[in-house]
Amino acid sequence: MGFFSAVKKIFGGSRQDEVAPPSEAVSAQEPEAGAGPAEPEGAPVSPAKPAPEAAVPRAASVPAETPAPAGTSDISEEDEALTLRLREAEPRLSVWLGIILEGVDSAGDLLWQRLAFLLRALDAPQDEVQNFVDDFRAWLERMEYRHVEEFRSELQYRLALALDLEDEEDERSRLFLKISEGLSRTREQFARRLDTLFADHGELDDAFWEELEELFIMADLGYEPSLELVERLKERARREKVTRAEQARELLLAELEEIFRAPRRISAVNPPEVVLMIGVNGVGKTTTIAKLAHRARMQGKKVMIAAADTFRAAAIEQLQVWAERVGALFHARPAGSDPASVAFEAVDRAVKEGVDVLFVDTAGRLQTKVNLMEELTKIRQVLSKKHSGAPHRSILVLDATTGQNALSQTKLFKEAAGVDELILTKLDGTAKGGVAIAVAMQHHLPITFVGLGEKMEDLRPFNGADYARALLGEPAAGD
Ligand SMILES: Nc1nc2c(ncn2[C@@H]2O[C@H](COP(=O)(O)OP(=O)(O)OP(=O)(O)O)[C@@H](O)[C@H]2O)c(=O)[nH]1
Ligand SMILES: [Mg+2]
Repeated sequence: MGFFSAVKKIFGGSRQDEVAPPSEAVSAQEPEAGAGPAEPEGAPVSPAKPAPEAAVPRAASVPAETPAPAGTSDISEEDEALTLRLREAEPRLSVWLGIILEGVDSAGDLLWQRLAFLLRALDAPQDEVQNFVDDFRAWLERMEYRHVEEFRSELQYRLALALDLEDEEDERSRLFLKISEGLSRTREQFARRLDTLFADHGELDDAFWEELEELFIMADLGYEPSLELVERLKERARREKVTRAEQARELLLAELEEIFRAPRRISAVNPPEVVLMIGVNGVGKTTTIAKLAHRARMQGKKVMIAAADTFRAAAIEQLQVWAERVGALFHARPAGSDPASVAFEAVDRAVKEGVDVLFVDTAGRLQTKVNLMEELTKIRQVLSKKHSGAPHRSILVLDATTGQNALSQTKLFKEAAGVDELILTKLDGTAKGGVAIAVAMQHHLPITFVGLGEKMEDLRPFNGADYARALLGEPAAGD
């Protein structure tokens, strides 16, 4: 994965140090002229004349198998101009992407060329540039996407994952925006009333706490979690000697950040890492597996998906389609097979085939007499017998739009099947953002990702501090 680390180095350095655009960073390590064994014969390799200020590194050559557009004699000038633009631009992925996508309306030669150009400007080795472009191209064909609007966010997402840029400011504010959009109704009801309460109340007296508790209940925190949160805030106020209502916002933010602070987990050391997806029907288990598998693939991992939801043939087919789309191996048996056997065989195969991550999809409801929890227990037993430590992660998927139900589901699955982490889906469609607080507080489980829509890139790492700020109508940290 030399490409990833090389590029990360460039990005990291340019960010923290003096904010140098990519081509500048590259020019320091410019390869010998004519580098790139994969260069197609007769292709218009351009940088015969050096650009001003030695700005155009190998970035100006044309990648193998990505034909140049018509009018190729202009290539070097165009590349030169592009390089200059990149150098002058703000060093953010979205800005760079904006520049290379200028004048590109749809998938085609110009896009492949520009993409390869950007990657090479970031010092990516030729074969990995080619892989990235080929992979993306194949994916567009499978998805039948043609126009830039259809795939722009996916492209940025892939670049961010490949370059390990997700925590960068740019990415964070994108996530923040999405969460804020998703939570806009909650915020109207909640943040505004909080504002009023904080502004109008002088002292932190009983009347204040009662009103705050009511607000929490309205934001769908639920009765008990609301009481608990108020108690925690009272305690924090005592500790920090806060007595005025106008300081309560800071108290609440700090408390929420603490509630969302998840303990760090030791990741699995013995591949394949086995991830078991559980949850009631319709919450988004299968889609979330596809999204996680996609992320893992983008990070260069070998992925397998197993269909241990064997009740409907349609469910198996749905999963198979996803597996094909994201480029994961797939293991299934005909509908009606024993789910635990499918899981068993899948681990066996995953070990033999050197898989890095195995996702096991399960049914959300059983149409037989078998109890869902018994079935899950059986799957877990089989997995751990076959592969030590498996399932390494048992992820409970919760649909945020179901509000309080999420709490009882968590309790049930935790007791009966074991849960290591939570993923909250459909946050884009809910006014019930408060449920995340309740679940995290009552069950002390980390929320690792949130689903913000149906597209592949709509699964985002959960950032508790940002989420708390979005919920309270505050700008994202760093804005
Ligand atoms: N808006 C939105 N829809 C989502 C999200 N996650 C999943 N969905 C949709 O929710 C529906 C159900 O998703 P599935 O992945 O099939 O749910 P499941 O838990 O596997 O369902 P069963 O297999 O029937 O138990 C699908 O239409 C998904 O596209 C999300 O984050 N936002
Ligand atoms: Mg499913």
